[in-house]
Amino acid sequence: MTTVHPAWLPDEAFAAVARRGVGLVLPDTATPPGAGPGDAEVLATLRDEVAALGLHDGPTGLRLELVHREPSEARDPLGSPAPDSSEGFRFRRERGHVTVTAASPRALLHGYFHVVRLGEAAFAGPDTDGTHAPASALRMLDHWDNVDVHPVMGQVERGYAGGSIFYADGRVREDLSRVREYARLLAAVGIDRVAINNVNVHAREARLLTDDLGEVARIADAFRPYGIRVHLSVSFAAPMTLGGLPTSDPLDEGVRAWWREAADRVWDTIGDFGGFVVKADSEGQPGPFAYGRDHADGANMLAEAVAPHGGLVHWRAFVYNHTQDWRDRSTDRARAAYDHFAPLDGRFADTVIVQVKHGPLDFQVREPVSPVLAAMPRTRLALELQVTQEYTGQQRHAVYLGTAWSEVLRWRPWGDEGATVADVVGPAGGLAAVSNVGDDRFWTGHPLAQANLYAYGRLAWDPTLDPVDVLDEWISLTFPGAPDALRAGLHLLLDDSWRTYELYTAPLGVGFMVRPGHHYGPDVDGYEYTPWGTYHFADRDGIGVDRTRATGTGYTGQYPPPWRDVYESLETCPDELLLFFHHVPYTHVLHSGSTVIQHVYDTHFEGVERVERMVRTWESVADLVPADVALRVRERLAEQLRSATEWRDQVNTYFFRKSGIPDARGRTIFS
Ligand code: BDP
Repeated sequence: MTTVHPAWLPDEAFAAVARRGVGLVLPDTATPPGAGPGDAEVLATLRDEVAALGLHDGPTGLRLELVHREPSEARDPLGSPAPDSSEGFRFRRERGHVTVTAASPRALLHGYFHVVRLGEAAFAGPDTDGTHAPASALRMLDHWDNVDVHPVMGQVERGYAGGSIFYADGRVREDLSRVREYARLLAAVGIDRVAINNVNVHAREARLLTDDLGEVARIADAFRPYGIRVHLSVSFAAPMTLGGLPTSDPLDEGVRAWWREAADRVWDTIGDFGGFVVKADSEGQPGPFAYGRDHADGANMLAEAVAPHGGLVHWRAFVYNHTQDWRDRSTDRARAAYDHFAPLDGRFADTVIVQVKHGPLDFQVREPVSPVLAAMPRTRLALELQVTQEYTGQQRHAVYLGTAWSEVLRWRPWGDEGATVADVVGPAGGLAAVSNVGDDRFWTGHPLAQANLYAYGRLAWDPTLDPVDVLDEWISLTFPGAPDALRAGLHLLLDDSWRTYELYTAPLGVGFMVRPGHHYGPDVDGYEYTPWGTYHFADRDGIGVDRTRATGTGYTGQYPPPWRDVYESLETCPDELLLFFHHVPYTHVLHSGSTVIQHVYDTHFEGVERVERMVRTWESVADLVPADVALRVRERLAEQLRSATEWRDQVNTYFFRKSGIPDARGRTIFS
């Protein structure tokens, strides 16, 4: 296996800690406090981490202290309330000496990496005392990896970083050392769960649940030392395809027994297994609808099987009809998740997490936040994000997504005074995201796409973090000792790169306009006359989807006030979502003062100019990074520029041909 890039954990990242020395202080009992599954392994990891930093003479600058926590103890041993003290830790500094105190090995590991991430600032920065705990206990990554190479989707569905780190040659890899390294990277940013196979469960992958359980156990062994639990995506039809039963009806006693036994077997083999992820009645995957049952029936059947083991069911709300007739204007795909799930609020068992994509469609660069997140107060919800850049440049374009996710997490579905999306999902629910990692030596194909993986972990832990500060942390760790010019260059390149991508692709929230199938590059009408439900309705007079209650699909009515009215009205609908909610003439005047058509031209020219600047910025700092990183980023930026230019020209020409309105500034638009 080729050497892999150390990402945000190069040896130098440990310099501040190594210089001062680390001591590990354990209570004098044979078993670690709160010993649960994996605790002994995590403790061993801490010992290894400390040992790797070398012996240090004299008092250590960092003391990692595990403290007792009796079940009956009323007072929190950390001294202050923490949402989840099994993961929270306390950081204290006195006269330059840092003590991290925690009540579980996992929490202590979080505290250790907290200090590593801070580096010098841990010993001399402004913070001297504080309790840290994650906003939610579920901070998961989903791998859409196939064991076999799929003839169309390849080994990693929507993967842009090579093959799978888990599987090779049709089975789990013999050598899982890279998975262990991955686990360490994830632990350093607080990820605690990983689903290891594609939500589209093909026949080969289905067997992970049965025949290949021993192999799954090996993957779990690689994650366990870092406190990370493994989950499996399972097929709703497994009782039939694997068990030979005549039905998968969730109310059938034989089917329920099959799932209970399957779950018993899994937990017998992997004591700390996390649970199941399910994509049902979606894009051809089987589900409860075939039996006239609803998604609460389906999810609760699995909940019953996992509950005795403390497991979870992540049940995805991505349910819609992908075979709709484009001539039928009454079906709106954006409505589907809410229509199917909101009426079921209160019916899901408490081990079910309903996993909701951040927008109502499908990980577009700009979508409104899914109204499902505001419609299920009696259900545990997880927000689903896409770290892998399916619709955002496929890791050939440098697009920092931390800013986009932060907007979603901070959005307030009930207006300024109400809760945020982050409040809604945590602490009962959490976050899940599709991973962007493969067997590429840079982990993520584009070296700068590592920043997205890093940011996902950090924002899942603390959704209130400023995404640009998070990027800055990533720069410090990944490029230790980065000179100011490099730091400034990377910020210039990445801080606003999400908006840059938005500028040169589908305008004003209209979405898609991508090549069908692989979803890379422009194809303005690619999905327009297909069964997928993603249309823009451009004609000679105008463009956009009327989703109002007054004249459209009524989707705006799925939001609580004030948004149901904000989005309904042309007067108040934000420009960036205009075409998501309204069908307007090309001459419609935006809040910005520009017309829709002129906005399209201006943003597409500007988008490409920005990418040209990104290329120049990189050239000015490339010799400050390792040569292989410099080269890979240079190659990808060249492709980004080619692709952005293609987007600009196709989108501008399309709008010019439809509208017949020339660019007010007379720039070149191909006719
Ligand atoms: C879409 C992807 C498809 C996934 C699906 C999903 O194109 O490959 O299977 O989402 O989330 O964005 O299930």
